[in-house]
Amino acid sequence: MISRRRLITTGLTAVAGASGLAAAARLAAQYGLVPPDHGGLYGAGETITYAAHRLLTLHQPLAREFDRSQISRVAPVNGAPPESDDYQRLLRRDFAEWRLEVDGLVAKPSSFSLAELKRMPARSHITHQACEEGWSFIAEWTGVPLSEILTRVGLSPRAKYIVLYPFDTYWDSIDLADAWHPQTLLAYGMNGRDLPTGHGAPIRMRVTRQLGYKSIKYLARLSAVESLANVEDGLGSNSPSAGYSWYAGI
Ligand SMILES: Nc1nc2c(c(=O)[nH]1)N[C@H]1C(S)=C(S)[C@@H](COP(=O)(O)O)O[C@H]1N2
Ligand SMILES: [Mo]
Repeated sequence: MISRRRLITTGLTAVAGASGLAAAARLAAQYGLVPPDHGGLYGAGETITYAAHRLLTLHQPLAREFDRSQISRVAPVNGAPPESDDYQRLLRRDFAEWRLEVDGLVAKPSSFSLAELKRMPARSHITHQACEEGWSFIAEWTGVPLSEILTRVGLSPRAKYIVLYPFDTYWDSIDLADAWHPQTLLAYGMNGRDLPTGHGAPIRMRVTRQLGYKSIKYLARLSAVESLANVEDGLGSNSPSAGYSWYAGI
């Protein structure tokens, strides 16, 4: 495995240097490491970044975890909670009627209440969340590992991405390396309390190895797919159309 990985990464960078990004992108394609926003002016660069990160992190390294004493005193909130009637009604009733829908390429399409999620094995971590706009903070996040849900619903071997749909206009997707990663949480707690509304109640994603915008708040639905080509605009997320990469690894 190591020698294969070394071969591929050396190959990728050598090819990128010698004969241009397009050739390296073709090599990445042979390994299925092409991000959904691979087209356009910066597409080959997106592919090299994504493929190189994935090949260098085959062993799923963890993002750095901090001590309680390092938790930021102020955690900025990005944006306002969804204004939709659906969301506001659920919020007024403390999310008692909220359910997380899980569908797509799974053996058992399911939905889970907040209480059900809170009864599942929990994991907490104190990690850094960085916004692409330049601010960041450290917080403790508590929730159900996404892997627990994927196991319960029986993720199909055909699935390659998990699409994340919130109650607002964001949407995003993550590959299986992040979906199965032990720090990837469906988080319902922050700094020892229920997740505050502005930070994504009742449940947000925490994807520790990517920029903050991948940590989708106000989750409503997860869907397992084989390809992102036919999902929304085909770019895997609302970010590429706004000028940001689908893959935002740090
Ligand atoms: N549904 C949804 N998720 C979202 C956002 C959003 O506006 N809506 N903002 C994103 C961005 S750009 C960042 S940096 C983080 C901010 O998380 P915070 O508000 O908890 O600081 O959430 C991300 N997840
Ligand atoms: Mo952000």
